[in-house]
Amino acid sequence: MTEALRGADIVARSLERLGCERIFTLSGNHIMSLFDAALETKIDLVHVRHEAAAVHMADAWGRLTGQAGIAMVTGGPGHANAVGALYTALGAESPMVLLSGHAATWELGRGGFQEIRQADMAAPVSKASWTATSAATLGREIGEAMRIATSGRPGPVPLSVPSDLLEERVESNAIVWPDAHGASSIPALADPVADAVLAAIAGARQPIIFAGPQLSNVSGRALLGRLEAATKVPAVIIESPRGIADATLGALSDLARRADLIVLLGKALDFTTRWATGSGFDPNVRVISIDPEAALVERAGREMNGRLVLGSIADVRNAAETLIARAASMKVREGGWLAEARAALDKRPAAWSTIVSQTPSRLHPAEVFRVLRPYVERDPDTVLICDGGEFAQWGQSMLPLRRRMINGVAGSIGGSLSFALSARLAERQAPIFAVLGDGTIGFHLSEFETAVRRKLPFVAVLGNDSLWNAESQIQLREYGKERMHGCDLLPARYDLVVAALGGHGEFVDKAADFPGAIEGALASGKPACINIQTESIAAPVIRL
Ligand SMILES: Cc1ncc(C[n+]2csc(CCOP(=O)(O)OP(=O)(O)O)c2C)c(N)n1
Ligand SMILES: [Mg+2]
Repeated sequence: MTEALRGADIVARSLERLGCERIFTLSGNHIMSLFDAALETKIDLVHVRHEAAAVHMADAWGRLTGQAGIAMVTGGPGHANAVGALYTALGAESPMVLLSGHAATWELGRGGFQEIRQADMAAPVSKASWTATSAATLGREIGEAMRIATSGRPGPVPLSVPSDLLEERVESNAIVWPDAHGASSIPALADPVADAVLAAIAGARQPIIFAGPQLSNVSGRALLGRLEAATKVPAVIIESPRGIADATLGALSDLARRADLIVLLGKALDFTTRWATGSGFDPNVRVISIDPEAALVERAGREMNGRLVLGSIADVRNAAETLIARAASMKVREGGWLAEARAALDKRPAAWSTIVSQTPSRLHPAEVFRVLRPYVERDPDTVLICDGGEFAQWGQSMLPLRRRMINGVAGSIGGSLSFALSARLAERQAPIFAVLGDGTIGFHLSEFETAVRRKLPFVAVLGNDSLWNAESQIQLREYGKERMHGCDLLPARYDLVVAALGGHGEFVDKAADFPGAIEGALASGKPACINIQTESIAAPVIRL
């Protein structure tokens, strides 16, 4: 006689076998069996205040650690709430799995409780999306979801599990457990292809490498730095919806205009790269596409209309390593273009070091980030998060980006408090700063309660201009000053809200008080919000 296990126990034990230490979750009828099953494992359930926050936390976990973050939500409305946040993870190429409860199989098509086509709903914002149909194979399916999430271009994989399968008992000899992380099926970059790429680079006057968001964590940035050093080709990550105009990248748009060869390293040729056409590019610029997805290599070929000189389906990190290795035995180009390019990327207007607010009791964003910068630099493990509109763009351009997360290509604001909380679980010591605007903080303000409950300190640096300024700037530009409306907010005391939730609040309306507020927030050991009264300033534009 073998031991029978519930489907829920198979799920929990499979996750544990696959290395999962914690699950970001919010309870609900369809998943209470999974809460129960987690008690028999070492898995920590971090329960939160909105399903989207659970997804954002799993997303941040995936980005920071490279392991698939796991979120778990109930069926129907829980799943629906979670879906929007998958879009952010998809854009950021973040490995994560969303486990959603689901109406029982015997209820389907009969108007079951919270029955809705969950897999269809999540499909456009995920790498793969399906509903389990058998309790015995739940473990294998979770393994498969994790493998898909972490391989090739990483991304979110939602798996819906009907509640009756979670309750069903399966004899242990019938259980199909997951393979310990099946290997990626994405090919390596072949040496002759790598040599052809390097030859094209050698023949170009002003080549640039555009890398995708999957390289934006510490190991990815280090790898890209080594690739830049080995090839003497400037290499940047395009991870913002502002694309090549992301203020992080200085005067990249002026540099891109001069490029005669663009190497897309796991970077989609899309709106962020302005499809490498139009007035911002040399009309003869040639493109190389190295990408894990055949469809994106093909798309680059169509878009470039004869100017795609090479396309290869390959794993991004492996391709970078291969290029570095092959470059070692080739004649390396002179460093003049790289030095010129780095100066453009590092360029920041001189005025930024002295600029001060013109409005009484409000700080200019540059004043905020001049003060914050040494605190971010002090510890190399510090995690910086930038989220939101104009204020955060100033942060992106003025703060170091070694260990940084932004809301990403999806252009979806609101994830930062959840990112910060998750980052604190991954990073126990170093400071964590979340830079965000007053509109943005409203999406998941209640996660401060989660952070207090779980004793997860971080510092939210809130630029409060009582405005959805990014959209307000669009109105000003497109429709004129007298037609600006519908974007104003109250000068709310978010610092007091955070204090009321058990965290630490600071209020700043003078630049001189800001260092003390940062010290106070860090010393409190609590989740903290520094509510800074800021001027409404448009995002920076950096030109050569
Ligand atoms: C989910 C989502 N909703 C709306 C938007 C549009 N949007 C982008 S920035 C922004 C304003 C952000 O305001 P705030 O956080 O106060 O920053 P500010 O621009 O004022 O510095 C809005 C509404 C978006 N990008 N994502
Ligand atoms: Mg604002």
